[in-house]
Amino acid sequence: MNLYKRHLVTAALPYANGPVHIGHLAGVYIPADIYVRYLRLRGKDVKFICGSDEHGVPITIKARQMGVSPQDVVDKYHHIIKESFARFGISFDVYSRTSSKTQHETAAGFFKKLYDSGKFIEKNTEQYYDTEAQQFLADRYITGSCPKCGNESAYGDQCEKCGATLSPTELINPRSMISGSKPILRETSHWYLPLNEYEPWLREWILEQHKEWKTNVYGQCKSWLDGGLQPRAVSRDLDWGVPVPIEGAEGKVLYVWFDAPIGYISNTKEILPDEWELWWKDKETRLVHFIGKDNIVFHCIVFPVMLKAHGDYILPDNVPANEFLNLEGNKISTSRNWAVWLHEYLDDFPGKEDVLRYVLCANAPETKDNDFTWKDFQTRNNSELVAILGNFVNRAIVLTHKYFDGKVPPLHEVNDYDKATLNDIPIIKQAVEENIETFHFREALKEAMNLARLGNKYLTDTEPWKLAKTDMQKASTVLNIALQCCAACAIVFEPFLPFTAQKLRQMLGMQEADWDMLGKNAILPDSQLLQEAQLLFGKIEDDDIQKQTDKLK
Ligand code: B3M
Ligand code: ZN
Repeated sequence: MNLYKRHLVTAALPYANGPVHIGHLAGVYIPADIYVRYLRLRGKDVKFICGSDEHGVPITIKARQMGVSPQDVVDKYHHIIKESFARFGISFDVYSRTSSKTQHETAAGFFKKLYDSGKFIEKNTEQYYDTEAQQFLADRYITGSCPKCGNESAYGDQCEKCGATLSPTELINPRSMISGSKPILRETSHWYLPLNEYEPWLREWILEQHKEWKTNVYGQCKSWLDGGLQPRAVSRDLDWGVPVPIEGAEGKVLYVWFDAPIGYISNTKEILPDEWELWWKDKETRLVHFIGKDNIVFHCIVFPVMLKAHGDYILPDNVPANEFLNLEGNKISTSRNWAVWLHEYLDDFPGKEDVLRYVLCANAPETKDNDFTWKDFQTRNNSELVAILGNFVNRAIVLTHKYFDGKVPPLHEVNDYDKATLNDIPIIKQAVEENIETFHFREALKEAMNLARLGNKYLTDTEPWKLAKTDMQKASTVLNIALQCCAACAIVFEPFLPFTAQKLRQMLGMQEADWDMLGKNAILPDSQLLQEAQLLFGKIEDDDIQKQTDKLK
Protein backbone atom coordinates (compact mmCIF):
# COMPACT_ATOMS: atom_id res chain seq x y z
CA MET A 1 0.00 0.00 0.00
CA ASN A 2 2.89 2.34 0.80
CA LEU A 3 4.61 1.86 -2.56
CA TYR A 4 2.18 4.20 -4.28
CA LYS A 5 1.85 7.96 -4.34
CA ARG A 6 -1.82 7.94 -5.25
CA HIS A 7 -4.80 5.64 -4.71
CA LEU A 8 -7.51 5.72 -7.36
CA VAL A 9 -10.55 3.84 -6.07
CA THR A 10 -13.61 3.27 -8.27
CA ALA A 11 -17.00 1.82 -7.39
CA ALA A 12 -19.25 0.21 -10.02
CA LEU A 13 -21.39 2.78 -11.84
CA PRO A 14 -25.01 1.93 -10.96
CA TYR A 15 -27.51 1.78 -13.83
CA ALA A 16 -29.71 4.86 -13.61
CA ASN A 17 -32.87 2.82 -14.32
CA GLY A 18 -33.99 2.50 -10.71
CA PRO A 19 -33.08 3.43 -7.12
CA VAL A 20 -30.29 1.70 -5.20
CA HIS A 21 -31.00 -0.99 -2.63
CA ILE A 22 -29.20 -2.71 0.26
CA GLY A 23 -27.62 -5.24 -2.13
CA HIS A 24 -25.74 -2.45 -3.88
CA LEU A 25 -24.55 -1.03 -0.53
CA ALA A 26 -23.43 -4.39 0.85
CA GLY A 27 -21.81 -5.60 -2.35
CA VAL A 28 -19.96 -2.53 -3.49
CA TYR A 29 -20.41 0.84 -1.87
CA ILE A 30 -19.91 0.22 1.85
CA PRO A 31 -16.73 -1.83 1.37
CA ALA A 32 -15.38 0.83 -1.00
CA ASP A 33 -16.28 3.65 1.40
CA ILE A 34 -14.66 1.89 4.38
CA TYR A 35 -11.51 1.40 2.33
CA VAL A 36 -11.36 5.01 1.12
CA ARG A 37 -12.10 6.53 4.53
CA TYR A 38 -9.35 4.36 6.00
CA LEU A 39 -6.82 5.40 3.32
CA ARG A 40 -7.64 9.07 4.00
CA LEU A 41 -7.17 8.47 7.76
CA ARG A 42 -3.71 7.06 6.92
CA GLY A 43 -2.91 10.29 5.08
CA LYS A 44 -2.98 8.78 1.57
CA ASP A 45 -3.80 10.84 -1.53
CA VAL A 46 -7.07 9.21 -2.57
CA LYS A 47 -9.70 9.83 -5.21
CA PHE A 48 -12.99 7.94 -4.89
CA ILE A 49 -14.71 7.78 -8.29
CA CYS A 50 -18.27 6.87 -9.16
CA GLY A 51 -21.22 8.04 -11.25
CA SER A 52 -24.40 6.86 -12.96
CA ASP A 53 -24.22 4.37 -15.83
CA GLU A 54 -26.86 5.86 -18.13
CA HIS A 55 -26.66 3.94 -21.40
CA GLY A 56 -27.54 0.40 -22.35
CA VAL A 57 -30.69 -1.50 -23.18
CA PRO A 58 -32.10 -1.63 -19.59
CA ILE A 59 -32.49 2.16 -19.69
CA THR A 60 -34.33 2.11 -23.00
CA ILE A 61 -36.62 -0.68 -21.76
CA LYS A 62 -37.45 1.34 -18.65
CA ALA A 63 -38.13 4.39 -20.85
CA ARG A 64 -40.60 2.41 -22.96
CA GLN A 65 -42.30 1.08 -19.82
CA MET A 66 -42.61 4.61 -18.39
CA GLY A 67 -43.55 6.14 -21.75
CA VAL A 68 -40.76 8.73 -21.49
CA SER A 69 -37.37 9.30 -23.12
CA PRO A 70 -34.22 7.53 -21.89
CA GLN A 71 -32.86 10.95 -20.88
CA ASP A 72 -35.92 11.47 -18.63
CA VAL A 73 -35.29 8.07 -17.00
CA VAL A 74 -31.64 8.77 -16.23
CA ASP A 75 -32.33 12.33 -15.09
CA LYS A 76 -34.85 10.99 -12.58
CA TYR A 77 -32.78 8.13 -11.19
CA HIS A 78 -29.36 9.79 -11.36
CA HIS A 79 -30.49 12.29 -8.73
CA ILE A 80 -32.27 9.72 -6.53
CA ILE A 81 -29.17 7.51 -6.54
CA LYS A 82 -26.74 10.38 -5.96
CA GLU A 83 -28.78 11.60 -2.97
CA SER A 84 -29.13 8.11 -1.45
CA PHE A 85 -25.36 7.62 -1.49
CA ALA A 86 -24.77 11.05 0.02
CA ARG A 87 -27.22 10.36 2.85
CA PHE A 88 -25.42 7.12 3.70
CA GLY A 89 -22.07 8.91 3.86
CA ILE A 90 -20.64 7.17 0.79
CA SER A 91 -17.85 9.71 0.42
CA PHE A 92 -17.24 9.90 -3.35
CA ASP A 93 -14.92 12.63 -4.60
CA VAL A 94 -17.08 12.74 -7.71
CA TYR A 95 -20.42 11.22 -8.70
CA SER A 96 -21.05 12.23 -12.30
CA ARG A 97 -22.81 10.44 -15.19
CA THR A 98 -22.11 8.75 -18.52
CA SER A 99 -24.63 10.88 -20.44
CA SER A 100 -22.27 13.83 -19.78
CA LYS A 101 -20.46 15.63 -22.59
CA THR A 102 -17.12 14.71 -21.00
CA GLN A 103 -18.04 11.03 -21.22
CA HIS A 104 -19.23 11.25 -24.81
CA GLU A 105 -15.96 12.90 -25.82
CA THR A 106 -13.78 10.59 -23.74
CA ALA A 107 -15.47 7.35 -24.79
CA ALA A 108 -15.59 8.36 -28.47
CA GLY A 109 -11.92 9.39 -28.32
CA PHE A 110 -10.97 6.09 -26.67
CA PHE A 111 -12.82 4.11 -29.36
CA LYS A 112 -11.27 6.21 -32.18
CA LYS A 113 -7.72 5.61 -30.82
CA LEU A 114 -8.29 1.84 -30.88
CA TYR A 115 -10.00 2.00 -34.27
CA ASP A 116 -7.24 4.09 -35.85
CA SER A 117 -4.56 1.81 -34.47
CA GLY A 118 -6.30 -1.22 -35.96
CA LYS A 119 -7.14 -2.87 -32.66
CA PHE A 120 -10.69 -3.85 -33.72
CA ILE A 121 -11.87 -6.44 -36.15
CA GLU A 122 -14.97 -5.65 -38.16
CA LYS A 123 -17.58 -8.36 -38.74
CA ASN A 124 -20.87 -8.54 -40.59
CA THR A 125 -23.55 -10.53 -38.84
CA GLU A 126 -27.27 -11.11 -39.25
CA GLN A 127 -29.36 -9.35 -36.63
CA TYR A 128 -33.12 -9.32 -36.06
CA TYR A 129 -34.71 -6.19 -37.50
CA ASP A 130 -38.23 -4.90 -36.75
CA THR A 131 -39.58 -3.64 -40.09
CA GLU A 132 -42.51 -1.88 -38.43
CA ALA A 133 -40.49 -0.03 -35.79
CA GLN A 134 -37.70 0.42 -38.36
CA GLN A 135 -34.95 -0.59 -35.98
CA PHE A 136 -32.61 -3.43 -35.17
CA LEU A 137 -33.55 -5.37 -32.05
CA ALA A 138 -31.19 -5.78 -29.12
CA ASP A 139 -31.31 -9.27 -27.62
CA ARG A 140 -33.57 -8.08 -24.80
CA TYR A 141 -36.09 -6.77 -27.31
CA ILE A 142 -36.77 -10.19 -28.82
CA THR A 143 -39.02 -12.73 -27.18
CA GLY A 144 -40.04 -16.21 -28.21
CA SER A 145 -40.11 -19.80 -27.07
CA CYS A 146 -37.08 -21.19 -25.33
CA PRO A 147 -35.62 -24.08 -27.35
CA LYS A 148 -34.59 -25.79 -24.13
CA CYS A 149 -37.74 -25.64 -21.94
CA GLY A 150 -40.47 -24.24 -24.18
CA ASN A 151 -41.03 -21.15 -22.03
CA GLU A 152 -43.03 -18.87 -24.36
CA SER A 153 -41.57 -15.60 -23.10
CA ALA A 154 -37.86 -16.24 -23.17
CA TYR A 155 -35.63 -13.32 -24.13
CA GLY A 156 -33.11 -13.13 -26.98
CA ASP A 157 -30.19 -13.46 -24.58
CA GLN A 158 -31.55 -15.75 -21.89
CA CYS A 159 -34.48 -17.75 -20.62
CA GLU A 160 -35.36 -16.69 -17.09
CA LYS A 161 -37.28 -19.93 -16.53
CA CYS A 162 -34.52 -22.48 -17.13
CA GLY A 163 -31.61 -20.03 -16.97
CA ALA A 164 -30.29 -21.03 -20.40
CA THR A 165 -28.08 -18.50 -22.19
CA LEU A 166 -29.56 -18.07 -25.64
CA SER A 167 -28.82 -16.23 -28.85
CA PRO A 168 -31.80 -14.60 -30.63
CA THR A 169 -31.70 -16.93 -33.62
CA GLU A 170 -32.28 -19.91 -31.29
CA LEU A 171 -35.70 -18.59 -30.21
CA ILE A 172 -38.68 -20.41 -31.67
CA ASN A 173 -41.32 -18.13 -33.20
CA PRO A 174 -39.41 -14.88 -32.37
CA ARG A 175 -41.40 -11.70 -31.91
CA SER A 176 -40.35 -8.07 -31.49
CA MET A 177 -41.15 -6.63 -28.07
CA ILE A 178 -41.48 -3.22 -29.71
CA SER A 179 -44.11 -3.79 -32.36
CA GLY A 180 -45.05 -7.44 -31.70
CA SER A 181 -44.31 -8.25 -35.31
CA LYS A 182 -42.16 -11.11 -36.55
CA PRO A 183 -38.65 -9.69 -37.04
CA ILE A 184 -36.53 -10.40 -40.13
CA LEU A 185 -32.82 -11.13 -40.19
CA ARG A 186 -30.87 -8.25 -41.71
CA GLU A 187 -27.14 -7.89 -42.19
CA THR A 188 -25.31 -5.39 -39.98
CA SER A 189 -21.67 -4.69 -39.24
CA HIS A 190 -20.04 -4.13 -35.87
CA TRP A 191 -16.57 -3.71 -34.41
CA TYR A 192 -15.15 -6.38 -32.14
CA LEU A 193 -12.40 -6.35 -29.54
CA PRO A 194 -10.43 -9.56 -30.16
CA LEU A 195 -10.10 -10.63 -26.51
CA ASN A 196 -8.70 -13.96 -27.67
CA GLU A 197 -5.54 -12.22 -28.94
CA TYR A 198 -4.84 -11.00 -25.39
CA GLU A 199 -5.27 -14.38 -23.71
CA PRO A 200 -1.53 -15.09 -23.19
CA TRP A 201 -1.04 -11.63 -21.74
CA LEU A 202 -4.10 -11.97 -19.45
CA ARG A 203 -2.85 -15.33 -18.18
CA GLU A 204 0.47 -13.76 -17.26
CA TRP A 205 -0.99 -10.54 -15.80
CA ILE A 206 -3.79 -12.16 -13.76
CA LEU A 207 -2.93 -15.77 -13.09
CA GLU A 208 0.80 -15.19 -12.52
CA GLN A 209 1.08 -11.62 -11.22
CA HIS A 210 -2.15 -11.36 -9.20
CA LYS A 211 -2.40 -14.54 -7.21
CA GLU A 212 -3.27 -12.27 -4.28
CA TRP A 213 -6.70 -11.42 -5.76
CA LYS A 214 -9.73 -12.73 -3.88
CA THR A 215 -10.44 -16.40 -4.53
CA ASN A 216 -13.87 -15.74 -6.05
CA VAL A 217 -12.37 -13.18 -8.46
CA TYR A 218 -9.25 -15.16 -9.36
CA GLY A 219 -11.34 -18.29 -9.86
CA GLN A 220 -13.82 -16.61 -12.19
CA CYS A 221 -11.02 -15.09 -14.28
CA LYS A 222 -9.33 -18.50 -14.54
CA SER A 223 -12.52 -20.16 -15.73
CA TRP A 224 -13.14 -17.42 -18.30
CA LEU A 225 -9.59 -17.87 -19.60
CA ASP A 226 -9.81 -21.66 -19.54
CA GLY A 227 -13.12 -21.41 -21.42
CA GLY A 228 -11.36 -19.55 -24.24
CA LEU A 229 -12.07 -15.88 -24.95
CA GLN A 230 -14.06 -14.76 -28.00
CA PRO A 231 -13.99 -11.41 -29.85
CA ARG A 232 -16.56 -9.13 -28.16
CA ALA A 233 -18.73 -6.60 -29.94
CA VAL A 234 -18.07 -3.01 -28.85
CA SER A 235 -20.92 -1.39 -30.82
CA ARG A 236 -24.69 -1.83 -31.05
CA ASP A 237 -27.55 -0.81 -33.36
CA LEU A 238 -29.22 1.51 -30.86
CA ASP A 239 -30.10 5.18 -30.84
CA TRP A 240 -29.36 5.69 -27.13
CA GLY A 241 -25.67 5.83 -26.18
CA VAL A 242 -22.39 7.29 -27.36
CA PRO A 243 -22.47 7.42 -31.18
CA VAL A 244 -19.70 5.43 -32.89
CA PRO A 245 -17.33 8.20 -34.08
CA ILE A 246 -16.80 6.85 -37.62
CA GLU A 247 -18.17 7.91 -41.00
CA GLY A 248 -21.02 5.66 -42.07
CA ALA A 249 -21.75 4.39 -38.57
CA GLU A 250 -25.02 6.31 -38.21
CA GLY A 251 -27.47 4.54 -35.89
CA LYS A 252 -24.69 2.73 -34.09
CA VAL A 253 -23.55 3.43 -30.52
CA LEU A 254 -20.80 2.09 -28.29
CA TYR A 255 -21.78 -1.09 -26.45
CA VAL A 256 -22.61 -0.07 -22.88
CA TRP A 257 -19.84 -2.19 -21.39
CA PHE A 258 -17.27 -0.54 -23.61
CA ASP A 259 -18.66 2.86 -22.66
CA ALA A 260 -19.27 2.48 -18.90
CA PRO A 261 -15.77 1.65 -17.61
CA ILE A 262 -14.47 4.66 -19.55
CA GLY A 263 -16.93 6.53 -17.31
CA TYR A 264 -14.41 6.07 -14.49
CA ILE A 265 -11.94 8.06 -16.58
CA SER A 266 -14.36 10.82 -17.59
CA ASN A 267 -15.59 11.16 -14.00
CA THR A 268 -11.96 11.66 -12.93
CA LYS A 269 -11.49 14.26 -15.68
CA GLU A 270 -14.40 16.24 -14.27
CA ILE A 271 -12.67 16.82 -10.94
CA LEU A 272 -9.08 16.75 -12.18
CA PRO A 273 -9.17 18.37 -15.64
CA ASP A 274 -5.43 19.09 -15.60
CA GLU A 275 -3.98 16.14 -13.74
CA TRP A 276 -6.36 13.21 -14.51
CA GLU A 277 -3.65 11.57 -16.63
CA LEU A 278 -1.37 11.40 -13.61
CA TRP A 279 -4.08 9.33 -11.90
CA TRP A 280 -4.78 7.04 -14.87
CA LYS A 281 -1.36 6.66 -16.52
CA ASP A 282 1.35 7.15 -13.90
CA LYS A 283 2.85 3.94 -12.44
CA GLU A 284 2.79 5.57 -8.98
CA THR A 285 -0.98 5.38 -8.96
CA ARG A 286 -2.68 2.31 -7.53
CA LEU A 287 -6.04 1.55 -9.16
CA VAL A 288 -8.63 -0.52 -7.24
CA HIS A 289 -12.10 -1.39 -8.59
CA PHE A 290 -14.92 -2.23 -6.15
CA ILE A 291 -17.68 -4.23 -7.92
CA GLY A 292 -20.19 -7.04 -7.60
CA LYS A 293 -19.35 -10.54 -8.91
CA ASP A 294 -21.46 -10.10 -12.08
CA ASN A 295 -19.03 -7.40 -13.20
CA ILE A 296 -15.79 -9.38 -12.75
CA VAL A 297 -15.31 -10.25 -16.44
CA PHE A 298 -15.74 -6.60 -17.47
CA HIS A 299 -13.29 -5.26 -14.87
CA CYS A 300 -10.68 -8.03 -14.95
CA ILE A 301 -10.74 -8.97 -18.64
CA VAL A 302 -12.59 -6.59 -20.99
CA PHE A 303 -11.62 -3.19 -19.52
CA PRO A 304 -7.94 -4.20 -18.92
CA VAL A 305 -7.74 -5.35 -22.56
CA MET A 306 -9.14 -1.97 -23.62
CA LEU A 307 -6.56 -0.18 -21.44
CA LYS A 308 -3.77 -2.41 -22.72
CA ALA A 309 -4.81 -1.89 -26.34
CA HIS A 310 -4.87 1.86 -25.78
CA GLY A 311 -1.29 1.50 -24.60
CA ASP A 312 -0.62 4.17 -22.00
CA TYR A 313 -2.98 3.41 -19.09
CA ILE A 314 -2.23 1.71 -15.76
CA LEU A 315 -4.08 -1.48 -14.90
CA PRO A 316 -6.10 -2.32 -11.77
CA ASP A 317 -3.92 -3.56 -8.90
CA ASN A 318 -6.89 -5.27 -7.24
CA VAL A 319 -10.58 -5.91 -7.93
CA PRO A 320 -12.10 -7.02 -4.59
CA ALA A 321 -15.53 -8.12 -5.87
CA ASN A 322 -18.20 -9.22 -3.40
CA GLU A 323 -20.81 -11.89 -3.95
CA PHE A 324 -24.55 -11.17 -3.74
CA LEU A 325 -26.77 -10.24 -0.82
CA ASN A 326 -30.18 -11.94 -0.60
CA LEU A 327 -33.16 -10.57 1.31
CA GLU A 328 -35.19 -12.76 3.69
CA GLY A 329 -34.04 -15.85 1.83
CA ASN A 330 -34.81 -14.64 -1.70
CA LYS A 331 -32.75 -12.97 -4.41
CA ILE A 332 -33.22 -9.20 -4.38
CA SER A 333 -35.36 -8.28 -7.37
CA THR A 334 -36.11 -4.81 -8.66
CA SER A 335 -38.90 -6.02 -10.94
CA ARG A 336 -40.61 -8.02 -8.15
CA ASN A 337 -39.97 -5.12 -5.74
CA TRP A 338 -38.27 -7.56 -3.42
CA ALA A 339 -35.79 -5.07 -2.10
CA VAL A 340 -35.06 -2.57 0.64
CA TRP A 341 -34.64 0.75 -1.17
CA LEU A 342 -32.23 3.16 0.49
CA HIS A 343 -34.49 6.18 0.29
CA GLU A 344 -37.38 4.17 1.84
CA TYR A 345 -35.16 2.82 4.61
CA LEU A 346 -34.28 6.37 5.63
CA ASP A 347 -37.97 7.33 5.74
CA ASP A 348 -38.66 4.43 8.14
CA PHE A 349 -35.41 4.63 10.12
CA PRO A 350 -34.33 8.28 10.15
CA GLY A 351 -30.89 8.79 11.70
CA LYS A 352 -30.07 5.09 11.52
CA GLU A 353 -27.74 5.19 8.49
CA ASP A 354 -24.90 3.73 10.56
CA VAL A 355 -27.09 0.88 11.82
CA LEU A 356 -27.58 -0.28 8.24
CA ARG A 357 -23.89 0.32 7.42
CA TYR A 358 -22.99 -1.79 10.44
CA VAL A 359 -25.33 -4.69 9.68
CA LEU A 360 -24.49 -4.78 5.96
CA CYS A 361 -20.77 -4.80 6.75
CA ALA A 362 -21.10 -7.40 9.51
CA ASN A 363 -23.07 -9.63 7.10
CA ALA A 364 -21.29 -8.69 3.89
CA PRO A 365 -21.28 -11.37 1.15
CA GLU A 366 -17.47 -11.19 0.95
CA THR A 367 -16.77 -14.76 -0.04
CA LYS A 368 -20.24 -16.21 -0.66
CA ASP A 369 -23.82 -14.99 -1.12
CA ASN A 370 -25.34 -13.98 2.19
CA ASP A 371 -28.80 -13.22 3.52
CA PHE A 372 -30.18 -10.05 5.10
CA THR A 373 -33.06 -10.56 7.53
CA TRP A 374 -34.88 -7.86 9.46
CA LYS A 375 -34.65 -10.02 12.61
CA ASP A 376 -30.86 -10.06 12.36
CA PHE A 377 -30.90 -6.30 11.71
CA GLN A 378 -32.83 -5.78 14.97
CA THR A 379 -30.68 -8.20 16.95
CA ARG A 380 -27.40 -6.66 15.88
CA ASN A 381 -28.70 -3.18 16.61
CA ASN A 382 -30.03 -4.05 20.04
CA SER A 383 -27.44 -6.52 21.30
CA GLU A 384 -24.29 -5.10 19.70
CA LEU A 385 -24.65 -1.40 18.90
CA VAL A 386 -26.96 -0.46 21.80
CA ALA A 387 -25.82 -2.99 24.41
CA ILE A 388 -22.06 -2.81 23.84
CA LEU A 389 -20.85 0.31 22.03
CA GLY A 390 -23.71 2.63 23.05
CA ASN A 391 -23.91 1.36 26.62
CA PHE A 392 -20.14 1.55 27.17
CA VAL A 393 -19.83 5.13 25.93
CA ASN A 394 -22.92 6.27 27.80
CA ARG A 395 -21.79 4.84 31.13
CA ALA A 396 -18.27 6.27 30.83
CA ILE A 397 -19.53 9.78 30.07
CA VAL A 398 -22.45 9.81 32.51
CA LEU A 399 -20.22 8.60 35.35
CA THR A 400 -17.62 11.29 34.53
CA HIS A 401 -20.33 13.95 34.74
CA LYS A 402 -21.60 12.41 38.00
CA TYR A 403 -18.28 12.15 39.82
CA PHE A 404 -15.82 14.45 38.04
CA ASP A 405 -17.86 17.41 36.76
CA GLY A 406 -17.72 16.08 33.23
CA LYS A 407 -13.93 16.51 33.00
CA VAL A 408 -11.46 13.74 32.10
CA PRO A 409 -10.16 12.65 35.54
CA PRO A 410 -6.41 12.04 36.04
CA LEU A 411 -4.67 8.66 35.95
CA HIS A 412 -3.28 7.56 39.31
CA GLU A 413 -1.87 4.15 40.33
CA VAL A 414 -2.45 1.60 37.53
CA ASN A 415 -2.70 -2.14 38.26
CA ASP A 416 -2.10 -5.10 35.92
CA TYR A 417 -5.69 -5.16 34.69
CA ASP A 418 -5.54 -1.46 33.83
CA LYS A 419 -2.28 -1.98 31.94
CA ALA A 420 -3.60 -5.04 30.11
CA THR A 421 -6.64 -3.07 29.00
CA LEU A 422 -4.55 -0.19 27.66
CA ASN A 423 -2.15 -2.62 25.98
CA ASP A 424 -4.99 -4.26 24.05
CA ILE A 425 -5.81 -1.05 22.18
CA PRO A 426 -2.75 -1.00 19.85
CA ILE A 427 -3.19 -4.75 19.28
CA ILE A 428 -6.78 -4.22 18.12
CA LYS A 429 -5.66 -1.26 16.01
CA GLN A 430 -3.18 -3.43 14.13
CA ALA A 431 -5.81 -6.13 13.54
CA VAL A 432 -8.18 -3.54 12.07
CA GLU A 433 -5.42 -2.22 9.78
CA GLU A 434 -4.41 -5.64 8.50
CA ASN A 435 -8.00 -6.64 7.77
CA ILE A 436 -8.97 -3.44 5.98
CA GLU A 437 -5.81 -3.51 3.87
CA THR A 438 -6.65 -7.03 2.72
CA PHE A 439 -10.31 -6.14 2.05
CA HIS A 440 -11.63 -8.26 4.95
CA PHE A 441 -14.11 -5.64 6.13
CA ARG A 442 -16.34 -8.00 8.15
CA GLU A 443 -13.32 -9.12 10.16
CA ALA A 444 -12.07 -5.53 10.48
CA LEU A 445 -15.45 -4.45 11.90
CA LYS A 446 -15.40 -7.33 14.38
CA GLU A 447 -11.98 -6.18 15.56
CA ALA A 448 -13.24 -2.60 15.92
CA MET A 449 -16.15 -3.92 17.99
CA ASN A 450 -13.59 -5.70 20.21
CA LEU A 451 -12.49 -2.26 21.30
CA ALA A 452 -16.02 -1.46 22.50
CA ARG A 453 -16.24 -4.89 24.15
CA LEU A 454 -12.90 -4.25 25.88
CA GLY A 455 -14.10 -0.94 27.34
CA ASN A 456 -17.53 -2.28 28.27
CA LYS A 457 -16.04 -5.25 30.10
CA TYR A 458 -13.48 -3.01 31.84
CA LEU A 459 -16.26 -0.82 33.27
CA THR A 460 -18.33 -3.83 34.33
CA ASP A 461 -15.32 -5.46 36.05
CA THR A 462 -14.02 -2.33 37.81
CA GLU A 463 -17.43 -0.92 38.89
CA PRO A 464 -16.34 2.74 39.21
CA TRP A 465 -19.81 3.64 40.59
CA LYS A 466 -18.86 1.57 43.68
CA LEU A 467 -15.25 2.75 43.76
CA ALA A 468 -16.50 6.33 43.93
CA LYS A 469 -17.83 5.61 47.41
CA THR A 470 -14.56 4.27 48.80
CA ASP A 471 -11.61 5.19 46.62
CA MET A 472 -12.00 8.27 44.41
CA GLN A 473 -8.41 7.97 43.16
CA LYS A 474 -9.12 4.48 41.79
CA ALA A 475 -12.41 5.68 40.30
CA SER A 476 -10.51 8.51 38.62
CA THR A 477 -7.96 6.10 37.10
CA VAL A 478 -10.67 3.72 35.91
CA LEU A 479 -12.73 6.43 34.23
CA ASN A 480 -9.63 7.94 32.62
CA ILE A 481 -8.86 4.58 31.03
CA ALA A 482 -12.49 4.02 30.03
CA LEU A 483 -12.56 7.44 28.36
CA GLN A 484 -9.31 6.74 26.49
CA CYS A 485 -11.07 3.64 25.19
CA CYS A 486 -14.07 5.75 24.12
CA ALA A 487 -11.70 8.09 22.29
CA ALA A 488 -10.12 5.11 20.55
CA CYS A 489 -13.61 4.00 19.45
CA ALA A 490 -14.27 7.50 18.10
CA ILE A 491 -11.31 7.01 15.77
CA VAL A 492 -11.51 3.34 14.86
CA PHE A 493 -15.20 3.48 13.86
CA GLU A 494 -14.69 6.43 11.47
CA PRO A 495 -14.41 4.21 8.35
CA PHE A 496 -17.38 2.03 9.31
CA LEU A 497 -19.82 4.26 11.21
CA PRO A 498 -18.86 7.82 10.21
CA PHE A 499 -21.94 9.50 11.68
CA THR A 500 -21.56 7.76 15.06
CA ALA A 501 -17.82 8.37 15.21
CA GLN A 502 -18.38 12.07 14.53
CA LYS A 503 -21.06 12.29 17.27
CA LEU A 504 -18.78 10.52 19.74
CA ARG A 505 -15.82 12.80 18.92
CA GLN A 506 -18.08 15.80 19.57
CA MET A 507 -19.15 14.40 22.96
CA LEU A 508 -15.51 13.84 23.90
CA GLY A 509 -14.39 17.26 22.67
CA MET A 510 -12.12 15.69 20.02
CA GLN A 511 -11.25 17.32 16.69
CA GLU A 512 -10.84 15.18 13.58
CA ALA A 513 -10.11 11.45 13.90
CA ASP A 514 -6.30 11.14 14.04
CA TRP A 515 -5.40 7.51 13.30
CA ASP A 516 -1.88 7.90 14.72
CA MET A 517 -3.36 8.78 18.11
CA LEU A 518 -5.13 5.41 18.15
CA GLY A 519 -3.25 3.11 20.51
CA LYS A 520 -1.57 5.90 22.45
CA ASN A 521 -2.42 5.81 26.15
CA ALA A 522 -3.70 9.34 26.42
CA ILE A 523 -5.79 10.56 23.51
CA LEU A 524 -7.87 12.73 25.85
CA PRO A 525 -5.83 15.13 28.01
CA ASP A 526 -6.67 15.35 31.73
CA SER A 527 -9.56 17.68 32.63
CA GLN A 528 -10.79 17.91 29.03
CA LEU A 529 -14.45 18.90 29.29
CA LEU A 530 -16.95 16.36 27.93
CA GLN A 531 -20.32 17.32 26.50
CA GLU A 532 -23.53 15.88 27.93
CA ALA A 533 -23.94 12.21 27.05
CA GLN A 534 -26.44 11.52 24.25
CA LEU A 535 -27.41 7.98 23.29
CA LEU A 536 -25.56 6.83 20.17
CA PHE A 537 -28.17 4.18 19.32
CA GLY A 538 -31.82 3.46 20.12
CA LYS A 539 -33.52 0.08 20.49
CA ILE A 540 -35.45 -1.26 17.51
CA GLU A 541 -38.78 -2.79 18.53
CA ASP A 542 -40.51 -5.87 17.16
CA ASP A 543 -43.24 -3.89 15.44
CA ASP A 544 -40.68 -1.75 13.58
CA ILE A 545 -39.47 -5.00 12.07
CA GLN A 546 -42.90 -6.51 11.57
CA LYS A 547 -43.80 -3.45 9.47
CA GLN A 548 -40.82 -4.11 7.20
CA THR A 549 -41.51 -7.80 6.66
CA ASP A 550 -45.20 -7.05 6.03
CA LYS A 551 -44.18 -4.46 3.43
CA LEU A 552 -42.17 -7.09 1.58
CA LYS A 553 -45.07 -9.50 1.23
N1 B3M B 1 -23.75 -0.48 -14.58
C1 B3M B 1 -23.86 -2.06 -12.82
C2 B3M B 1 -24.32 -3.48 -12.83
O1 B3M B 1 -23.92 -4.29 -13.65
C3 B3M B 1 -23.06 -1.66 -14.06
C4 B3M B 1 -21.66 -1.38 -13.64
C5 B3M B 1 -20.83 -0.55 -14.59
S1 B3M B 1 -19.25 -0.24 -13.89
C6 B3M B 1 -18.36 0.40 -15.18
O2 B3M B 1 -25.10 -3.72 -11.90
ZN1 ZN C 1 -35.89 -22.11 -20.95
